[in-house]
Amino acid sequence: MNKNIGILGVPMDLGQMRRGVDMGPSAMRYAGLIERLENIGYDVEDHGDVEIPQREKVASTETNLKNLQGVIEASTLLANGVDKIIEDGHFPLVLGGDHSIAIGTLAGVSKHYKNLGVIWYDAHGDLNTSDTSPSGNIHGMPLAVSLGIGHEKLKDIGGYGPKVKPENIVIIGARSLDEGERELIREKGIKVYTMHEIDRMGMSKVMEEAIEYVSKDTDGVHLSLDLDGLDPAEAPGVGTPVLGGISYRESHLAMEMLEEAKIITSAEFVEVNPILDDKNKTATCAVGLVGSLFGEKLI
Ligand code: HAR
Ligand code: MN
Ligand code: MN
Ligand code: MN
Repeated sequence: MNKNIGILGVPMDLGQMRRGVDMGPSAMRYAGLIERLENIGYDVEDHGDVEIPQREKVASTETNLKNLQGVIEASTLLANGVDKIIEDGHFPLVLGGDHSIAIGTLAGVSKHYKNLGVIWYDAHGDLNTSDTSPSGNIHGMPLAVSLGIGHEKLKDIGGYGPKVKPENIVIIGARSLDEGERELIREKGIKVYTMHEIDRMGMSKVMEEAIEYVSKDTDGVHLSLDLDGLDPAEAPGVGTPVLGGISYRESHLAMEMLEEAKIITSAEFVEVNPILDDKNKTATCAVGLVGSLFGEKLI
């Protein structure tokens, strides 16, 4: 793993309607993220937070996509920030914020790869478009947007697209998919390990297969980890919790296997909402997972 990490906070809450997820980056820093990485031996540079437009200033009813203009502005800034971190030769570690930030993260990352792999660790598919979305919330759309499906201005962030190919994506932990998302998964042949496969095969086998799948013919792999992929009993501070999720231990195993495989070239941890949390449990969980992803050992 790259010994230099560049951290970028994204206090984004415009991709959904619950307040508080903008405090996610602070909560993860407060839970000791930087010290943890430094103790493992990394050189960490915290670039602070991307500026997010004020909700009141970007409200619009122009489309059914909520806060569209604000998400476009923030995604553009984020893409530039991530791009710079990679140009400096550092590993971009992005802290959310709601999952709409993946649009900007991937726009910054994918420029640097011909064939970027993506691991989408999430209870949801985030494969909605303005036509299929039940909510109009952009945090339910970033994976579709990155595939080049969705609103023109979102697809074009960074001035190019699509950012990823369907055969380079693997979704892990899915258990809440809308009808339009299921259709897209079938149509594009996207690889999905739902909770059923995790129960049936065990996380170890799932990760073995997922690592093989996503590293084949790719030149980098981005990890987009939505904390609602975990079970809400262990990660309660999320805006859209879904029962029956991945356990904390299974998630550690997944991170450890990714570290052993040495395939991850960028990562983001999203949807931490301290207002909905229980004593910063979810941010603490996220920071623990970051530790494992970066090679923290028990002994
Ligand atoms: N699928 C639903 C929608 O589009 C809920 C999406 C919730 N999304 C996240 N990100 N929390 O995974 O509105
Ligand atoms: Mn530096
Ligand atoms: Mn998500
Ligand atoms: Mn989710």
